[in-house]
Amino acid sequence: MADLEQDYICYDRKMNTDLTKISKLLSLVLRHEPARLGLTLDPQGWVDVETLLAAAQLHGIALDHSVLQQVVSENSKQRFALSDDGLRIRANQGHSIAIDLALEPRMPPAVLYHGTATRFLESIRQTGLEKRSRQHVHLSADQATAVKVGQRHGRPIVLVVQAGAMANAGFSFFCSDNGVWL
Ligand code: HQG
Repeated sequence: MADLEQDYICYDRKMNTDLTKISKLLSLVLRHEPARLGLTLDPQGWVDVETLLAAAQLHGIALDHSVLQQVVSENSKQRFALSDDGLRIRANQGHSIAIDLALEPRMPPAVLYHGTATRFLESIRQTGLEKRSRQHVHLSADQATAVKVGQRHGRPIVLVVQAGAMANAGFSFFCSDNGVWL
């Protein structure tokens, strides 16, 4: 779980309404550890907005409908989605807990990119790209995004994945609602 990221680092009961901190808290509870706020997610990763807000309040976190709406709409990567009726929220991708996003397999572009750190290269060459703690390997449609993803882990390097050929060979590809290939 070591790579399960900055999400954890910023968890703080005293956090204020700073949107980035709220976003990191949401990533933590909607992707990895709902129990941290005493929540459970449904099989597709959704939780009732009212339940989430009540849990946040119980933990002394200033989160209300308008802040939540702002985090969802202004999040740089569109990490979160509200259900059509606005009553439920989930993370679009990045989960470590077993949930079924219920995405349909899609034909990917011929080439996708995976950003990683140079220190992982040798191991990746030995065993291939693994999903590690998450539910899927994460791939980007553009190289610039992949560089940013890799930078989170160290000196970045971008691997070119022959996604079209892999799909033709029987591998399943999904595109999350925020455009991340899985
Ligand atoms: C590496 C962020 C050694 C893999 C990002 C990666 C992404 C191996 C790390 C999303 C390996 C896992 C996911 C092998 C894979 N040996 N290392 N065989 N196979 N790895 O964080 O892809 O901002 O779980 O290369 O933008 O970095 O949170 O995955 O470096 O979309 O919304 O193991 O998280 O999105 O790290 O990032 P991660 P990731 P958010």
